[in-house]
Amino acid sequence: MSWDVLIPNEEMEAATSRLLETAALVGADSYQARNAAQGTHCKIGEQGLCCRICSMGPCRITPKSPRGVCGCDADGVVGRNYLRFTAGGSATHSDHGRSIAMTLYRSSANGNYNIKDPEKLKRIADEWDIETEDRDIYDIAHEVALRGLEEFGKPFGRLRFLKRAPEARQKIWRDNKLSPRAIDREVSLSLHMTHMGCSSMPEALVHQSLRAGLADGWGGSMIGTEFSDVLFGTPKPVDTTANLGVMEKDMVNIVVHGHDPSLSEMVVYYANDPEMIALAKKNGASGINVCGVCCTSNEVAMRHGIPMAGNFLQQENVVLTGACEAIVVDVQCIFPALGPLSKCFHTKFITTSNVARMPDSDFIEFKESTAAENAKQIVELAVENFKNRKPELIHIPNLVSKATVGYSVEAIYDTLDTVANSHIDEFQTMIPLIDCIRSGVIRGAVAMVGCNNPKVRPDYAHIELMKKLLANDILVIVSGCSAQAAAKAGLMDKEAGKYCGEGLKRVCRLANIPPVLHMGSCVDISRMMILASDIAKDWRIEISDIPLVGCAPEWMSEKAVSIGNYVVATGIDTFLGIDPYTDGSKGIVGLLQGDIEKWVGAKFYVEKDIEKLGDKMIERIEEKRAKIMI
Ligand code: MSK
Repeated sequence: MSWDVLIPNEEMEAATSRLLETAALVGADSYQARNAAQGTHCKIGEQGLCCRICSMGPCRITPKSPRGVCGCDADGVVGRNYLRFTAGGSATHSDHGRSIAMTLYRSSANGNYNIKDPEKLKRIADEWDIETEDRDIYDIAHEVALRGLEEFGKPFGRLRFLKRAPEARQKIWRDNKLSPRAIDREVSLSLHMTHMGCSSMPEALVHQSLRAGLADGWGGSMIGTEFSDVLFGTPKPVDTTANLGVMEKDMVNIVVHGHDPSLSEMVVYYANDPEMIALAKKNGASGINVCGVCCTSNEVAMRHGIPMAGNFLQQENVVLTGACEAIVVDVQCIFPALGPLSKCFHTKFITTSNVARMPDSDFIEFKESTAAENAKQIVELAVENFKNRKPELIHIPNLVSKATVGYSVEAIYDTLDTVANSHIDEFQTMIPLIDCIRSGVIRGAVAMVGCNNPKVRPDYAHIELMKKLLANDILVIVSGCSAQAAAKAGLMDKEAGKYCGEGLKRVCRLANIPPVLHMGSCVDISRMMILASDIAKDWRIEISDIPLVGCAPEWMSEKAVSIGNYVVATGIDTFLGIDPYTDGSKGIVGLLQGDIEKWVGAKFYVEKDIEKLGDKMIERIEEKRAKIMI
């Protein structure tokens, strides 16, 4: 099959090679060079068999020394490491969610942050038994925000959003003692359990990993997503462009990178300020161009159509174009390398959060109370920097794809309405989508998520797997850096529908959608949990019976491990292209890739061969189809 309207990986790799020539010219470092300098990774670490939790070690578990100084064996060491990995991810997503909740708490009619989706706010208020009648919208917002903040530390009870899951799934969580309590409690309990002299039993460690993951997906991340929608608007389909070619040669280029939309929303606002545009023109630019990297890119693309410059392993490339006036970051997935790299160019590397302080950066602390002036200062700094460009270093690869992004669950319901009446009484349902799956027009769906990782040819696994799935009539929903991989390759272009199998091609044409649906950032994987729950409720089947699987072929972060845990614990099999440092323990592998299915109806699959990974997903989807079609 020819993919002629799509951008092949080779073309993107050639563009990167050309940028690395600039890096060599200015003496800049690159992740490719650093990765090579690391040499072969430590096998013991890779298998999860190194314990440095106390100072009697570090202990390495080998055939010659099967137990650490304290007597902990391979299962205990690997299991503790895995739980700590999960807790790190759960804490990170959840702290992001907390920060958005604080922003909502401080929102006001005349302040820096306003309510953009009052209807959604009222829906959440109703769900949480908060009075909405005859109340000022900001009073409601503050009460909802406070109730959300209490989810992090309440002494009793389970997370409120768990009730969004079908009753059968809630029962599975209750019966298996997996329903998370307060979010922070599950994270601290994970650290407590893995302290020296506490848990070393694999079942206990894996069980808590699932619960700490659920505290993220159905707690911190869901709060982050829902409250972001309330504050900044619930995404709707919007056209944008993707890849390095979105950077403009004659404009001030401001790249926003990280995760928290509170910063990027303000930067976007001030980049459109006539005063700032006039200043840009005074400095010789034709205007101001904001584009994004990583999940911040997803956030601003799906709400404003801001172009996506790239994903995780493209963050250095934007600086290497020589046309980046400022790379503005908040939290998570930011290379400290951006500091020294930006010094080789005129680029300002602007850090804004006390959570992510980095050397060689300009630090402008971003606070809700001073957000407007902070953002204006950042934009001004970038604009004034345009005149410092070194023209001989500028090279913007001529790579741009079209993409339609912003398929929130609400937008998917609205899209279904355009092709069939999806209402039963006054309620919208997923019935039209379920009918497509049931009839076999669409065989199933894959939720593709996660990062890039130099251990895998960047973007290759994402893109090749998506192509294979589409050709097999499997719908792909994406978030995080997987989304930008799809967008860069052209897979979110509505024209890409023609490369699907006959059934999916027809659905894309009728519904006027791209075959790969963009659902947002990392925290927005919580949207996928809602989508799966709504499908299960309307289909009247259990989530684990839906022909739906998750996949993270190039993942790298702790957050991805936490995500994997909550996706599996929600009943969705998850396929990984990289092992989460568990290979060293038969007990942990046996649980994660086997026995947890008895607890939650789903498990992990780890397969480094991308072709086989795709085959296994298709096989699993067909197995599920066969089961429910009986
Ligand atoms: S940004 S966690 S590299 S998806 Fe959310 Fe991308 Fe992975 Fe970060």
